[in-house]
Amino acid sequence: MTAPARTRTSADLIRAEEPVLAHNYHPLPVVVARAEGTWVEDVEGRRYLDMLAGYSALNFGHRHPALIEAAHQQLDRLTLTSRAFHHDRLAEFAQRLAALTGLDMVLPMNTGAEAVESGIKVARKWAYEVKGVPADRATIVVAAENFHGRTTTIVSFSTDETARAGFGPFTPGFRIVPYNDLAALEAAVDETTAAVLIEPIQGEAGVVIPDDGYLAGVRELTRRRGCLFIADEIQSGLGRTGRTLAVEHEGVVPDMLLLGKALGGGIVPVSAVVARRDVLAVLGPGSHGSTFGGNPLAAAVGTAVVSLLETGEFQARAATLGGVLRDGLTGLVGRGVVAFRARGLWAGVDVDPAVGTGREIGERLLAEGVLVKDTHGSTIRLAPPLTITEDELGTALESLRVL
Ligand code: IF1
Repeated sequence: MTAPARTRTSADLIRAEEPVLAHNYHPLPVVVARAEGTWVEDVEGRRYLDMLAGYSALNFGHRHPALIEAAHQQLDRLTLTSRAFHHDRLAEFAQRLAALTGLDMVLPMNTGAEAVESGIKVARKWAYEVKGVPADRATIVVAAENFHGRTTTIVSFSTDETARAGFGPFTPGFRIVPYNDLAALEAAVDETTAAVLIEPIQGEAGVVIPDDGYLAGVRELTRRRGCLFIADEIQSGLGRTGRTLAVEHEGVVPDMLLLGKALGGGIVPVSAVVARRDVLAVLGPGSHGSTFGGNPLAAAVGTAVVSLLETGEFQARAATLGGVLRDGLTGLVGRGVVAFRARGLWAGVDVDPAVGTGREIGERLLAEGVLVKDTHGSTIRLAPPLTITEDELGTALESLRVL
């Protein structure tokens, strides 16, 4: 008989997972039991600064009071209807989310990958029915080093062998070009191209920020060549870079936005395809769907998230504290940090491999009370909740100084 859950140690719980939980992750040896704001607490009561924030799903911190309240109120009223019927929270969620992004129409889904898959389906249907691409000939151009999720179609156009190996056969119809290369994009687009799908900043690649003008160039190219510009803002969006959307840094409005992660406030999975009306108009009854897409609980939490973003407070915090983050990292270059890329409260930090691997760095920072996740090699990603205080940010930066 194993010890009852409430008295189990972190070690007990890690051991208990081993035989029954698929090993598709290699988590750091910490077992989180509670959290609030920027801080998490493990089973033994040790506290850690969360500098990962659920890969940007916790932009508003753990259990933001306004979001938890919205969830509690909805839990006591209605949680699921399916979209076979209307419910009283969806219109407001769609209206306010569309208004927040500057686009017209919303397709509510659940996970980021579902939003990406839905965007691919809509773009293909638009290519056939609006652009006139011959049936089954539509192509979508993507960037090397992309990360858009884990479904078989999405990994079909991944350039990360670990994410692809063993999952074939792969979905055809995708062309891969180097990121941040407008000439390569120009050469890859032709009369079969439905869309160009890119991250405005590549997250998993190590927070790779394109040259100024790249996003504007993609916008001009796709408009001129008659294909859709799809921006995957699932990680870069919703305040992370100091603007509501990362594309705003270049004043660009894509034809379609893919949103997720923080849209669910770190409480429930909420994602969405937000696009021009003439694009999403290709979907008619029965052409697409989802059991939980747009459910009342998701819509209530999503609306509360949009309310937080409408104030501009979190975008301003990310912009201001992003300056503190950038200055702090600049001071570390040459002292264990080789280089970094940062925009808003989001940074990819290339640590000197002589200091350690990404994993070793994560373990050392864990011992310092700071949670980070490496991306590749010795690059770690910093993406704290946008609620982080300047003191907390200073604590996190200090922990990097002692690496
Ligand atoms: C994992 C990475 C980050 C995303 C972008 C779509 C999705 C993601 C730009 C799909 C999801 C997550 C997936 C999660 C870890 C995390 C991740 F390391 F995998 F690559 F953030 F960089 N577009 N990213 O970043 O959204 O279906 O997960 O809701 O798979 O380990 P999802």
